Amino acid sequence: MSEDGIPCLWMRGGSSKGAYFLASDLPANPKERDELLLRIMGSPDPRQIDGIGGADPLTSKVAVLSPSSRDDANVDYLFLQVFVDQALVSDAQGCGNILAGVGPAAIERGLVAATDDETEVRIHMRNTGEVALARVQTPGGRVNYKGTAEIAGVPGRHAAVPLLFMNIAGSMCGALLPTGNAVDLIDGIEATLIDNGMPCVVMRASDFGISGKESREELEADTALKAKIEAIRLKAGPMMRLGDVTKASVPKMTLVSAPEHGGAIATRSWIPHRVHASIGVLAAVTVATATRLDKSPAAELAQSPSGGRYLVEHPTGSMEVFLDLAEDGSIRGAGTVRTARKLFEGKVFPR
Ligand code: NQM
Repeated sequence: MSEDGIPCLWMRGGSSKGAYFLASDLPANPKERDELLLRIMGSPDPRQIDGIGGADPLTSKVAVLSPSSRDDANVDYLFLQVFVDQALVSDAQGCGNILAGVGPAAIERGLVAATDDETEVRIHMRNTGEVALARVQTPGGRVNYKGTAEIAGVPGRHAAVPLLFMNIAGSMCGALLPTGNAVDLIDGIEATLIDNGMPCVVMRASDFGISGKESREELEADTALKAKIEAIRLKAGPMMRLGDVTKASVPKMTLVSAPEHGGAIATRSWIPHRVHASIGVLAAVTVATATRLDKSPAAELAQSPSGGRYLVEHPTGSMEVFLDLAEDGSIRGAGTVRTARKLFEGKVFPR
């Protein structure tokens, strides 16, 4: 099948970019599929020169779409992280940024019928099993990408794609706090091991001797810091019921500090070996949730949000997330606004 090219949509979803495929255009066998995706993206190679990947984990992502296997969803979405410099493809995480392109892509590829003005797409996130709701602007039954919404890390203004998540606590770890504690001590560092949509380890930047306001480049140049964070990640994995995470892209490692721009908390995230240029959607929801845990590093540093709206500061601005709280303080759902854009549609030719 690959000599004739494989139908592919190349889209920006939120502040990430990736290849969107129909499952029916890829091998059904996961091992064959992943080998093909490595060849399509050009991995392993730090420049991904012989493929379409963008030489950065944020632009080496894949969405596989198929008709929904569930009555309560319109489309199934499997997210795959294609590692840049290792021959690895991981389904052990979801991605809320690439999710923003799933509604538009499902309509473009005929999996979901558009309704006039706005189409509500219920997306079964196969990596974790929950359903997310995306609202896609479809005036005249066609996806509209033009609009006035701005998101940090993406130049210009585009059509808003509101995303809503329900019951995402323990998405991969089985519980919001897989160790049962708001704070655990790993290598002498206080850490919150938490999963409200994305397994994250939340720690104080100051405990690593940094301010937490450094740029992505400064942080990536600090190899001693990187080694310390990776050592903690490898211990946190089994504690979070994720097993051996040596080859996994989770948990995400987030260093928090006091906000400086009117937000709830400031973050710097390792995802997990490169530093995120901003922050992942579900990671931002999870860190916002951590600010609610009494005596945790994030709670100590956070400013109280107003009305369930949390501005999560990151290296290139901030991401606003909403937490929908039940009367007992537990979190029912979460939401955010992203944008997405169709960049290219055609066939991809793997090496
Ligand atoms: O946390 C990057 C991204 C992500 C994931 C990563 C994401 C999320 O920004 O929901 O969006 O953490 O690997 O695309």
